[in-house]
Amino acid sequence: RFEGITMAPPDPILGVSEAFKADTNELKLNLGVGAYRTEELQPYVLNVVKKAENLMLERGDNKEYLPIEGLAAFNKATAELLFGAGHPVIKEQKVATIQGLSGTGSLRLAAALIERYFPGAKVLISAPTWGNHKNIFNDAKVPWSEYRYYDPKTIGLDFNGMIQDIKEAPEGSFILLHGCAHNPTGIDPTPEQWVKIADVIQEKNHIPFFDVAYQGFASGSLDEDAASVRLFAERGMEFFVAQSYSKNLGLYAERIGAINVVCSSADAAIRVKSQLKRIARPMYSNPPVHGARIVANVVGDATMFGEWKAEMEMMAGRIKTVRQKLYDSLVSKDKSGKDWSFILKQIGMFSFTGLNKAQSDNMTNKWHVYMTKDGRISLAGLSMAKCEYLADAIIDSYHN
Ligand code: PLP
Ligand code: TYF
Repeated sequence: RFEGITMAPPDPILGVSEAFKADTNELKLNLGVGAYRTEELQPYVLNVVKKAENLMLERGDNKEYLPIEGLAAFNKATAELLFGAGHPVIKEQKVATIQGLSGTGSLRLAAALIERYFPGAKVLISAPTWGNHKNIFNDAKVPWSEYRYYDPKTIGLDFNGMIQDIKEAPEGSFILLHGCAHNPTGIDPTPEQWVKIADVIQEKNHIPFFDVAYQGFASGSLDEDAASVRLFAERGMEFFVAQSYSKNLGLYAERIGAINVVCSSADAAIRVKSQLKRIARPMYSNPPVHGARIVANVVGDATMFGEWKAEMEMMAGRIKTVRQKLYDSLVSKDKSGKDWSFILKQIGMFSFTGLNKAQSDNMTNKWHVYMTKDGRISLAGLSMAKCEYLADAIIDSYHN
């Protein structure tokens, strides 16, 4: 009976927002969840999204069910955004794409496909990674283990450890990779390192599994942020790519994303797509239409596509500006001689500060700065006006 059900633990990231809401101190700052805020620290709806929504209203679009695989115009747009329109894998129809419930739901579909068609195969995930990855594979009953990624000594990439662990994984493992702007560390491989990663994955017959939650949001350029994925596509490899429009179009609550499976033939892609649909059907039957229409409209119209890119550059630019200001504030205030340059080397929404759990607790308890206990801060939730205050909090916490 229900009486026997025990309390589930809160989500370590979304739980931070709950704690933030309960704090009444005026100085409080929410750097927990990765959600973009304006300089006034308010949520931001992109102008191009409002424009697309107005257009949809004017047209009187209906609310009929979508097919199981989602909106055709969206699926076409999302694959083209990822690989580049006219890419051979698209022209040769080797990509099976279906609309998913944002990044999370798309990852979950791929996990279910792995569980069905690759029994016993292991997924390797980076240490650390986005916390939900473990939940997703656990719930899908897919075994996983970690590969080395973050090196606390340098607050950088443990590249040799990563390569060695990928090499030593059982042949035919799935290797989960963050396409760009690694969450939570903000540390990405260099283009040269990506080539070596592709080499070992190919040597060991592993199957890459990209999670692309920040395309365009890291560098400000959609193409640049897809370079890692395209490198693997160029090599004719088979792989997964989960996509999300939560961050780059600010569609967090619309739950819009996709799972793409790059196959070695058009025929295999048709079969894979049929199986993805079979997995989706008993889970949620068919996906929501609103976000899919927004993406299809924005990407499908040259003017709106241009406006989106400009707003994305603006958002990515604001994060880069506060990153620089935080660094400058730390350097000018900290008298210990500590090297803070790692902050500038990181990319995307997050910075991994190197603060441990006790120090992160000090950030929250003494300074009212809300962040995850792994030392991650979301720079998307930081304003220019708060950089100096944050620098004081970090220096105090580091040295206490
Ligand atoms: N993957 C990574 C690495 C993320 O950081 C996130 C969060 O934004 C997601 C996937 C999925 O988010 P959503 O389900 O909102 O698309
Ligand atoms: O890492 C983050 O902050 C984002 C947002 O269950 C997020 O990816 C966090 C937790 C979660 C879903 C999204």
